[in-house]
Amino acid sequence: MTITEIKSTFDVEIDACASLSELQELKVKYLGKSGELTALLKSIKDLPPEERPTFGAKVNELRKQMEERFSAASETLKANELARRLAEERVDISLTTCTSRGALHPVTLIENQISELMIAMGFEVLCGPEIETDYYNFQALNIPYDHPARDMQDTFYITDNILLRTQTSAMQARLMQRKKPPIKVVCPGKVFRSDNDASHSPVFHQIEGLVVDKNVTLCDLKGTLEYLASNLFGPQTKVRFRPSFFPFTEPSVEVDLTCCNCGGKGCSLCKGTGWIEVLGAGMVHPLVLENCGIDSTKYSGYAFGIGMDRVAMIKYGIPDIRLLYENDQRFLKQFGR
Ligand code: 2U9
Repeated sequence: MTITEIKSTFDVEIDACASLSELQELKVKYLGKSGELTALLKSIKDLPPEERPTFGAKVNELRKQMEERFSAASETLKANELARRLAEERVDISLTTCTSRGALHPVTLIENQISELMIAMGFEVLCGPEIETDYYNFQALNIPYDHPARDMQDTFYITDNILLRTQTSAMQARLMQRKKPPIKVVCPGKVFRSDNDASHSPVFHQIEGLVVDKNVTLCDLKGTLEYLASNLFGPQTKVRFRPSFFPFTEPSVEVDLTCCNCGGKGCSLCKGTGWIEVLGAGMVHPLVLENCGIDSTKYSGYAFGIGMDRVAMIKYGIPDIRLLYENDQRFLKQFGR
């Protein structure tokens, strides 16, 4: 082939190259040891001596042009290849797989609200073990051996002496043994009782308050509960004490609030009475103080216990306690964040 022929076939073939490997083959074909250009150079010996320098210069010029074309084509093919892979292997990181946001459980919402109100009144928040000894759950709290609460029907026993706590007061008894008055604490947490219907669940949540100091009275208890109730259910809420009995408090009271649904007129929530029973309370029994090493002639205390599941049911209009434990997303996501 002549220089002109080589040039024109090369132009066509390099334009037709679609990949780097085809380009490499073409490079061998033209510039390789047995390539077209080498063959041309070898034929130089057949020319008359005066034509050789011009011919040699032309071949070298062609080689230079070809090398430039090869490197330009190689750059273009590499860029095309990169663009193709980027398009083909593209990962759409904007695609969100988690579209729903979590929400706090209604009992957690109540626990947070009550804890914050108690902290505002100077209470500490303290959590204790869910597995307790019979001593702290019952004996220290003046619950005698023959008390019905100790029955296997009511309490989940692990051994004769170890059980799932039935009230968070166990923790407060532990605290009183350790710390001398003044004591001002609330203990929130899970408690367990062998019970299961629309208003009782085998696991539920209490928050119990305890204040022990000199000259603590039932009036202090009422003031504390009035502040709590009006902030939880609205400023118009009234608090009423009814006499009751608990082994660990004397006197003991059941505490009613004016119904937050009808404002006291009477409705289905308060069964027409205008009042709803929300918690139990009383003055800490002197025997409980003494059991925990506190001199009951010098100190007095009040305590109260709130069922937080019941408060959540009243506040959010939840008709069945079991809804709180079924983890149905349609129910839970109504409570927002
Ligand atoms: C100590 C001494 C006494 C806590 C109290 C109640 C009354 C009470 C119930 C409310 C609803 C339990 O969840 S519930 O079923 N609680 O009625 N709790 S006085 O008394 C204490 C606490 C700690 C050392």
